[in-house]
Amino acid sequence: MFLSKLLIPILKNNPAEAKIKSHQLMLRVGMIKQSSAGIYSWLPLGFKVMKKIEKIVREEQDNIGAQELLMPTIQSSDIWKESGRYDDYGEEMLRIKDRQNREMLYGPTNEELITDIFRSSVKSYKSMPQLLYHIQWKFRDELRPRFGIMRCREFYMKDAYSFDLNDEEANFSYNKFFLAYLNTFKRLNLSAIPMAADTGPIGGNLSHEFIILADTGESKIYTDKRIFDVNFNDTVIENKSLKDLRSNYEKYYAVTDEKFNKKEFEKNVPEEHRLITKGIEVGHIFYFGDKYSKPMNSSVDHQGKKVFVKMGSYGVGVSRLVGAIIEAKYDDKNEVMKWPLSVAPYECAILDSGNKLDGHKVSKKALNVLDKLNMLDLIVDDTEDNISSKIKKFNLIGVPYQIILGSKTPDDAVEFREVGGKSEIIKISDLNKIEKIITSKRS
Ligand code: P5A
Repeated sequence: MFLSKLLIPILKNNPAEAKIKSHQLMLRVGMIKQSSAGIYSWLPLGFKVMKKIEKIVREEQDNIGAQELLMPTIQSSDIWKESGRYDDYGEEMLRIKDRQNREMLYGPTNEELITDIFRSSVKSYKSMPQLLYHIQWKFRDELRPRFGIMRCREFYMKDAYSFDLNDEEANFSYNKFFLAYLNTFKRLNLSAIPMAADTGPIGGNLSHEFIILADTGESKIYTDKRIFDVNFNDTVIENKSLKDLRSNYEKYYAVTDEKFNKKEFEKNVPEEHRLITKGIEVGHIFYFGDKYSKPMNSSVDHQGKKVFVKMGSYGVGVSRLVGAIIEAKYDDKNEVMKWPLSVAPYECAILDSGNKLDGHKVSKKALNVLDKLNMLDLIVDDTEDNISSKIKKFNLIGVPYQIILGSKTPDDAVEFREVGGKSEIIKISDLNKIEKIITSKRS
């Protein structure tokens, strides 16, 4: 956690090839490195943020009773031929042949593979419903990969799948994920709005995209502004309250481009509430009934009858969220980023300008502060930079709190500031105050 020892290759200026702020910042502070078109390595700083996002996504899946498993990235073409999607998926699918000349592919999504697991494992309706998820790399050979990790070819997705006996129960599962998504984005400090969306190559006729507003977003949206004021609190995982929750959102017109209908928009949204803008799709949920279970013959016995199971799938762009949070939180004008504490790469930075100990790069005071605050996730800037460039650097990296050990700070105290907020002088003997402030804001 000493900056000089970490692999954080910070650039002096914004890289010219990056068009949007998240891409610029991620390259600038050394979060990612492109390895080939649309394919990136995640360097320690970026990886740390993504892992923290993944943890929150996982916890909210676990909270609705979904079970985690792990499917491989490489799939056999056989199951895709069974579902009929092998040809439909087209050039976005990366197709590979193994040494036995078998047709394999790098999974762009997992509806087929999970259906295959389900059909060989579950025979009775008594084991229903099943909510299953994994967090795994996907590959889509996008025609125009762009904006860094926002639209890339290899990306990290949480994908979940539900299996139910009938439409009514499947709708309940859909609503559970709807709630899990609202909770996930709330914990990430994002205002992500569910909007009626097109289903594309996944299929079905019920679908919501979760969109956060951003000028640089690729999704055009048409919405009633009042949807941004919908609140949800302590929604229990129970059929009726989840139905109410969804209809609280659905009563407002909010759709993506493909679903837009001018007449309906003008009829349903009073002029003063209309908003046409752009957003970033951070999640997408689908209900498609027996689209996969029927051709793949995935059924259970129920009252002596064979019933094809009803399925839905639910995706969160875990790697895209890193960029989306930057788009939502970065203050371009002042070059200041502030990560929500729950996903910040470090909680607090110690910016040291004090007298260095013999043979050490860092002052005794900094080591003392570090030791006293060992409950926090800290980083110490022990480089040769002066204090104002250290502050600037950490404003950019986005660590939300800074402890400044400047030459003007009294010997027995530190300067503590929240990025974008005021600073205060705190006595070394009262350092637990800082610990309390930060730990109380963890979510
Ligand atoms: C749902 C889970 C699916 O694939 N099958 C399994 C369904 N949906 S989706 O909308 O196509 O993708 C889910 C989320 O993944 C992110 N995403 C991407 N992120 C970065 N680069 C890409 N090229 C990319 N494509 C999709 C989005 O956040 C999307 O909502």
